Amino acid sequence: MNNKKTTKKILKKPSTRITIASATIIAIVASAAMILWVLQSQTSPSALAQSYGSNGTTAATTANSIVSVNPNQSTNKEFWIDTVHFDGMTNLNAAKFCDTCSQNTPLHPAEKPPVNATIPSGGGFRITQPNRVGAWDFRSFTFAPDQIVVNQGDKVTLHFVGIQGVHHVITVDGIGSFTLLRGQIHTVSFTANNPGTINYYCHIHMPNMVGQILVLPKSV
Ligand SMILES: [Cu+2]
Repeated sequence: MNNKKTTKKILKKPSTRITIASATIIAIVASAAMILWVLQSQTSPSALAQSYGSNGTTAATTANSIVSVNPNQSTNKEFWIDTVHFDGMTNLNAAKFCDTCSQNTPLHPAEKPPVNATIPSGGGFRITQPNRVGAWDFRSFTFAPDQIVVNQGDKVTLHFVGIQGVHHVITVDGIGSFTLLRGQIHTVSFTANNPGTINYYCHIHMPNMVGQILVLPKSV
């Protein structure tokens, strides 16, 4: 009984009624904002597809439609190419807690390095034998991206970024060679005059640290 009286008294106060009304409005606005956000999230893929349509135009398309390329339209193309390596880190011991090695996967199964495994020579692959706690690693060097498509006549700018690996010695066929240290960015620019492919590769991480620029021909 006492509680009911107290509640009635509180509700009779104008300031309390205003506070409750304000809280209700805020809750409604918050709900509407949440619904709008959900709707926007669901439609964003097609919105993105429209923003990045063919040749920079806002072609009306959806995420599932095919965007045609016009080889007759030359533009400036700019790419950032990171030097990276993928690592398959594992351990001789299953569920091994390791606070001194770089990998720590509690539920990982026990794994040994393959016996008589053949790894291509050239430095692009590296297997690190188990250390004192059983951790071992298989590494593969690559470029990201390793495939680029441009149109004949495009002015192409490539920024090579030294992210992983101490250093690299890179050649872009027909353009030049350079050394790239971790933390450096080396830029090359050229006009893709001829249709076909232009390879780029790292001399010290072959055969897998390779990339290819596909130059689409102008139509006649
Ligand atoms: Cu390299």
